[in-house]
Amino acid sequence: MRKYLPIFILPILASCSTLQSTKAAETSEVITADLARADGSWAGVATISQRRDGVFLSLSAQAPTAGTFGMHLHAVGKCEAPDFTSAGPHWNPDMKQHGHDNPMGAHDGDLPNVNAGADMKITLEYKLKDVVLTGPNGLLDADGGALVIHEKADDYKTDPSGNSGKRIICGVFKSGNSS
Ligand SMILES: [Cu+2]
Repeated sequence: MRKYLPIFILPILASCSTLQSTKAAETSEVITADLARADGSWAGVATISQRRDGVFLSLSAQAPTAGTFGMHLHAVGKCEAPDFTSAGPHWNPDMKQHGHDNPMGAHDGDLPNVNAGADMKITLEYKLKDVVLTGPNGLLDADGGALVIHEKADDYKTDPSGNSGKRIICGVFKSGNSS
């Protein structure tokens, strides 16, 4: 019996290596952004990953208070404290108005509001709809893009940024920031 063992082991080894290569192909690129607050302190990490089933944004951040906050992808990958205006307007390659509840909307960079509970943590994984990362209209063009969290909730309709107030957290997405 013993001499037949290799015949059973070989197919198992072969299927293991097939599984590994399938898994590697699922995540082709992950872009990481360190998030900063207006005072320059570190507020968490956001990643954008291109997978076979879409482009995903994941976020693990510490808000200044409990509450609901507007969040968008902005057009320029530059986060200069304290006001983060360097991140430019919302990422909007189709030249639309702001907000999914706006008949003239929405921006490609519009995102759902995020919530922080008593622990002030914001954690989410979100599938970005209609988001293209590369190419002339891609988020990761020459100047990159930014994730910005605002001090107030976005009303999803008021142009240009949903009355969401000041920019309080900002992180840069650039193609070079791969992990
Ligand atoms: Cu914004």
